Amino acid sequence: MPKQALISVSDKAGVVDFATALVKEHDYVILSTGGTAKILAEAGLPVTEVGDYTGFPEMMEGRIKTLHPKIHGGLLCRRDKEDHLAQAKEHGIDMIDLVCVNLYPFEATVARRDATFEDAIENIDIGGPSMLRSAAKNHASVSVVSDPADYDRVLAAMKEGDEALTTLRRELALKTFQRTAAYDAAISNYLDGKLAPELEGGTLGLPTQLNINLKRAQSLRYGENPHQKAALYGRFHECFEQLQGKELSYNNLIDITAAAYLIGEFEKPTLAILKHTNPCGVASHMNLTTAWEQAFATDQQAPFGGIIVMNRTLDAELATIISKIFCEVIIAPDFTAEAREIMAKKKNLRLMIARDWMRAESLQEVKSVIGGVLLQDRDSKRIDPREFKVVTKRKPTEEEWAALLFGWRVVKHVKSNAIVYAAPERTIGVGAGQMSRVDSSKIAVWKAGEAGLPLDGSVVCSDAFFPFPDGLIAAAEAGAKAAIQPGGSVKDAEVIAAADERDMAMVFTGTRHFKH
Ligand code: 93A
Repeated sequence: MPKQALISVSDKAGVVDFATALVKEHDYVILSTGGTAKILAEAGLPVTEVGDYTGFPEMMEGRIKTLHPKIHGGLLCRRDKEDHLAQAKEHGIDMIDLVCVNLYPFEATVARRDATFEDAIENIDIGGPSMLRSAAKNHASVSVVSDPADYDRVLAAMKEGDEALTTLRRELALKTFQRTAAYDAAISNYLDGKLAPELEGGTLGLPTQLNINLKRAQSLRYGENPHQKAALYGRFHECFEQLQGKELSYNNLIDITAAAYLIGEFEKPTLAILKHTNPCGVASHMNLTTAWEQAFATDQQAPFGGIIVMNRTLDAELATIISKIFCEVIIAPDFTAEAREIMAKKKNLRLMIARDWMRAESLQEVKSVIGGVLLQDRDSKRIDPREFKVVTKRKPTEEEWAALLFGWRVVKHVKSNAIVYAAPERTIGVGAGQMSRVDSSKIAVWKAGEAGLPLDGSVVCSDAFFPFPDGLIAAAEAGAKAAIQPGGSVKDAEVIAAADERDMAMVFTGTRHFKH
């Protein structure tokens, strides 16, 4: 008996060449479904239509094509079992040695804006995944090809011999189950909230079941520490392109993400230096070199081994300055040719082109807890001064407003409890991650002192409300003339009174930006 291949594909790219090679070079006979059979026959290949083989025509607008025991028997039959083979013979079932199927384009259909619910339902492939799964289950004897990208590899393995084909079959079986799992996940994700909107997930706008289907993009040397295994999943590499430098580490990936989110807040030319996801210094200036000087002035120690991010092209002038400092990663939308040349001398330094800051905006965040994970929308709320309320007798001056709006953008990206002292378009002192807000404030004041930056006339920004007047009083004593915070404490009145007594201006944003 010649070997038999069943070919049934929605994406017909490359299929004629593949089938031709199977027939001409490997003596396969071809079984195929309507549309695919037509294309292969037009190319002059001998093809048997599945309906002619099963004795059952395609019907119900193609909903029933290959769902037949003569197909699944030929796929699932164990070639090493006498009784399987005898039963196949008794029922006129021929062996199928290769399945080449790609599925109705469900994902692409639902991604289309004009797709109706009916379009989606009709694009749920039933027969295709069934064949793929039958073949993948029986990979000991059957080759399963679910991706046109594998056509050449299959042909090459056939040429090489049985051992190569057996090895490839195992890999392709795994790939096939990953594909059908992803396909089903896409279907259930789409239907979630649509079929049973009364379920909590529908009303929440979050899935009732989390089907995370992300491919491993990179195995990492280790995790947060060398004794922790780690790998990267998903499409990070579509958002960032690495131009040079050592392989990205687990901690780099987290820092790069934090840096991208922070810089995404700013439209004006801005530069930020981060360490362990916290901004050490941030500044906006028409001239990026000046922005660097001001950001770096906030903290000249912590950036050692940190990350530098900017939202404009890095040029040679700034590259020369930065190259004198040891940092792990530099991220920019682009680098001039001269800047690249300068940086190329620092072999280990990772240069990253950020292709698309905004792509990050729609993402949700996952965090693990014991026994599961938490899913939440990313805190991508944009600053909107129309929501702000001046709560003190004195209104902020124009200069204070510039500092408040700048600092409020930064403080959102500092680990709670977060305090940022700012001047217009630049940070003065950052206090991050303390258990008490007053401690964060003290650290910010101390850091500003270390940096030799005057706090007099600065503004203070707090990611959450001041629970008591003490934090605000400390800021006033340090020299802050205005404050921005969400408000909402039971002691707001006392905090406002303390500000008024000191002739401070204070703005309530109504929005809290915890980051833990
Ligand atoms: O509607 S189906 O779920 N019913 C089937 O029995 C069936 N068999 C194959 N869709 C089915 N297919 C799919 O048809 C394949 O997965 C492939 O995507 C497509 C190829 O159809 P045609 O050869 O007619 O273009």
